[in-house]
Amino acid sequence: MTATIRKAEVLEVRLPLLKPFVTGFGVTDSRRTVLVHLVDEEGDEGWGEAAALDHPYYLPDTTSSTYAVVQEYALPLALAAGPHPSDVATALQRIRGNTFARAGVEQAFWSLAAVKTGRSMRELVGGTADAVAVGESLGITETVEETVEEATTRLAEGYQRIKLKIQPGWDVDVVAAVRAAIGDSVMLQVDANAAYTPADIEQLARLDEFGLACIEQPLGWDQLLEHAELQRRITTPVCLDESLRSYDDVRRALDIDACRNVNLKPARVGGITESMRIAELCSERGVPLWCGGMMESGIGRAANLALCSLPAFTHPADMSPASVLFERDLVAPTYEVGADGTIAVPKQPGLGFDVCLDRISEQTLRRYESA
Ligand code: OSB
Ligand code: MG
Repeated sequence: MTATIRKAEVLEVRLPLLKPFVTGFGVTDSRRTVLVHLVDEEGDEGWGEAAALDHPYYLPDTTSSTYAVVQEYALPLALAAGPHPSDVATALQRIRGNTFARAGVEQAFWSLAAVKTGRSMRELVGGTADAVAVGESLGITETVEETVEEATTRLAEGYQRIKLKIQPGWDVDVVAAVRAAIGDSVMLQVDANAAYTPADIEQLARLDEFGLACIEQPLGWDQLLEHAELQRRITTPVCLDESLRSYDDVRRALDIDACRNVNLKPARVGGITESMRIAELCSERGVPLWCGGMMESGIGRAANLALCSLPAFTHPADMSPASVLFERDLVAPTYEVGADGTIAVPKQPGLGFDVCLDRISEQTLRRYESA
């Protein structure tokens, strides 16, 4: 693969949501995301998504900071080192943090490499599954009844597990009601997005009686030791999301028993290369692993789908389909959840989906083209 990049662009795109997503860090009614687009001298294309959130309430990265780091550092470093994804990943290690920016650029080079070699992203990462199990992530609603209804609807549609967003004041009651409605055999878990403090350990321990698969990121994004203390005091496995931004973060968390379950998002750990190392670590240590989501467009989801086709992914992925999240996706046709609660892993060469250039240009807020 020797082709050189003829055009490299960065786009900020707005994705209106069908309904607001309410979590401990606020209400989101649209999603601004960053795309990386490469075209080589033969006209072959690569696409990547740097799916930070708009605001700095999940992690320090925002859409704007990510756009700037992609434009000023990640893309130039990658263009100088590429086009092999492994060379790009090595070059991007020089950047501290800014994992979303690195992941978006790296993905564009992965998907271009997939086009050039006539292989699927799944094949490139060494994945094996034809379809991956998925669950739905339910935001906070006005009433407990609304959440119960949404959970039962999703299960009837085939989803294999339910994840409830929780926060102080919206936890034990909603979990009890959903557990009663869906029965003991359905996989149920919660995600606090760092809304609790170590003073809330007793309240969090009250969730132990509901047989939850895990409690995701109950404490602060940088509170690794505090999560280890919490894990000593509750029986529900702690899962970390925000706290895990690299292979070393995951290794340290497992070494001190700060979590017993891992949410892996390629966007949050700096890309597919780092994700593959984390998957191997979790597999070696027998730790339940699943692929989280950043409400990416189909472009980012393509990387997630390829990754979670690896056998290390033992629990259902967070992957609400575009038809549930967005007015319209940036790929068509987009993926759907089948009646068996799985999403098919794309097998076609390249990204795995056809990108809708018309929709992207309609929704583009700003654009930069590398000289
Ligand atoms: O905490 O897992 C999270 C979406 C955006 C940002 C953070 C999180 C989420 C989700 C996943 O809950 C939803 C999805 O991508 O389908
Ligand atoms: Mg989470």
